[in-house]
Parts: sequence; structure tokens; C-alpha cells
Amino acid sequence: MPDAAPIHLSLPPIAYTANATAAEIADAIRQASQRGRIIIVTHLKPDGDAAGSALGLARAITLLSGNRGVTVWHGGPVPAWMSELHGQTPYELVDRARWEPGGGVDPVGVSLTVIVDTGSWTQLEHVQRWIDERASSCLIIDHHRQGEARLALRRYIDTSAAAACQMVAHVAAALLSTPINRLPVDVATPLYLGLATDTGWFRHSNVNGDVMRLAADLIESGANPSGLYQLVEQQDRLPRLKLLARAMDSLEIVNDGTIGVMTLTKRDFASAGATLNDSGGFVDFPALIASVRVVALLTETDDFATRQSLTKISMRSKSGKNAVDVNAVAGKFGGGGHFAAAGGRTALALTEAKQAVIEAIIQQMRVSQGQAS
Ligand SMILES: [Mn+2]
Repeated sequence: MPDAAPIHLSLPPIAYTANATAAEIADAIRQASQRGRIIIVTHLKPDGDAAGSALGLARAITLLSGNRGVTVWHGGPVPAWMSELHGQTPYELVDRARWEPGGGVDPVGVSLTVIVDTGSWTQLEHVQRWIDERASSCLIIDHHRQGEARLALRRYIDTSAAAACQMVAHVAAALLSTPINRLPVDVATPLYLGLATDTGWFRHSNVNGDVMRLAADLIESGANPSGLYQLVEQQDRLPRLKLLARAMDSLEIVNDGTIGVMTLTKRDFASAGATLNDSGGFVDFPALIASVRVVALLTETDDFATRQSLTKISMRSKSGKNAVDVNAVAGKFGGGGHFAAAGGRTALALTEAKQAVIEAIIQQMRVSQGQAS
């Protein structure tokens, strides 16, 4: 956690809602790019949407203002495909140590910081000090329901967007004064990646006509769907599959078959030779069982900053009339996300956390049933 509580979080909360449009965000970026360097940050452990929206925006800004105009900062670990996706466009790995004297952060000449695909203070631990010192020159582009409005003066938030990349596509098109289906291929490619991964390759309940039209536009701009699928989904290492075997082995189906729960211990990671990053996507597997409505994956890990042991919770709900609001469940564990995909964390040890999560899901199922009837 930060050394001192940030001022903006001790003030009364303000609603995490939009106060700017894509065009207004593009204007702010255009103006800032004439005054100095722009920093782009996103949540720790960037996924396809975080990486894609940061990179797509960075490249659009570069086309506007030249190579020294923008820097992407990531808090690792980053996915294995990151360097291939980035190609010649650089990114920097940062952590809290970088803010110590001599740590390498050079704030000189920065006119704007853009936060993409999150607005959550805890997901920005690696850049908390940076953001805390300059919220008035920060923008947020995000599609999550929960966030800290005070992290940024201007916010383009659209919880109906399937991916942050969907929003960045509109910002990039405005920045470059071009329709989305004429975006440069280097911009369209990471945006397609984020759109595809945040929709489960166009299978999840967040897919609609806008999503498919945007996908079509990005493909017309040169994005290569099968190449990106291979890059992201068919690059596993053996330790990941060994870890998957352990997660599957831990799977328990409870509450009349409606809830699937998996657990991963630190020992599981060590035995498989896997890292935390290797468990991405595991939470989708138990949904293959017909009766399962909600899945939870509980992971034993250490807090990024304090190194204290905690249990990470990742949840998914199937869509349809039996859908369960896992965002509400995650809220009970200091987290959030989306209706059908959310996560949180607890100081409870794995076994107790498992019981608490199952109970919270059952409670939420009753709420959903009450609303349906
Ligand atoms: Mn996202």
C-alpha cells in the first residue's frame, strides 16, 4: 500500500461515471501532445484488453506527435506475447521501487497521464505515487463499473463497452481524423486483440452488433484474426498445462451442481513450475459442465506491496436467465469488475476463503432469484 493515504481517497467518494466523450478525450490528448510527453498506464498484470488499449492509443499518439511523445508503463508480469505484439513500439516495466531516488522515473516534460482499462486504485499499485501526485493531469478510459473517480479529472467511462479497446478505437479514430476501418494496421491490431480477448473471442454475453461491427472495421484496417488468436491462445508452456491439471484436480461442484470452485496453492505453482500469470483463463473451464452457473478460482498468493499472504478470487457467471451478478459478490471482497466476470481478494486463508466465497455466491443467487420472480 502507499506510504500515506492519498488525499483524493480520504475525500467523500464521487460517482465513477463519465464526464467526457471520446471526442473530448481526443482533444485533450491532442492538446497535451503539443505541450509534452504522454504516459499511458493500465492495471497490473495487463491482459489483452489492457495491453491492446495502451498500445493502440500509444501508436495513435505517436502518429500524431512523433516517437518521443508517448511512453507506455506496465506493471508486470506481462503476458508472453507482449514483446511480439509491441514489436518496435517500446514499453517500460515499472514498480514502486522506480519512484525511489535513482529509480529511473523521469517526470520532466510529462503533460498528461492516460489510465486505460481500469480506474481501480488497488490495480494501479505500481503507479500509485505517480497518479496521486497528478490526478488533475490524468484521464481515464475505462469500461468497468467500479473505480475511483478522483484518480482523474476527466473520465471517459462506458460500462456498456465490451472492452476498453472499443472505446480507444473511437479515441484513435478521432485523434487521427479517420474512420475506424481506415486506421493504420499497427493501431487496429492491438485494438482487435483487446476486443477479442475481453469478449472470449466473441463468445461472451458482452458481444453485440457494435462489437461485431467494430471487429469488422478493425479487420478491414488490417488486423489478422487467426494470427492474433495463435499469438495469444496457442503459446502455452508446459508448466501452464501442469498447473491447469492441478486446478482441474481441485475442482469441486457444490450447491446442487450450480457452483464450481477451484483452488491453487503456492505449492501448486511451485510443483508445476508455473507463475501467477499462468493461471489466466482457468476460471472458464468448469463452465463446460452443464449445471454450473458460477465458477470461482481461488489463488493463494502474496500481496504485491506488503508481501503478505492473501487469497485472490476470480469469478465468472454464465449468461442467460440464470446469470448471477458476480460483480456484487466481488464487492464483498473489496473487488469488482463486470456483471459476469469479476474478482476480489481476501486476507482469509484458502480454505476459509473458499467457504466464504461459496456462501456469498449462494446469497447472490437468492438475490437474483428474488429479482427474477
Ligand atoms: Mn477490459
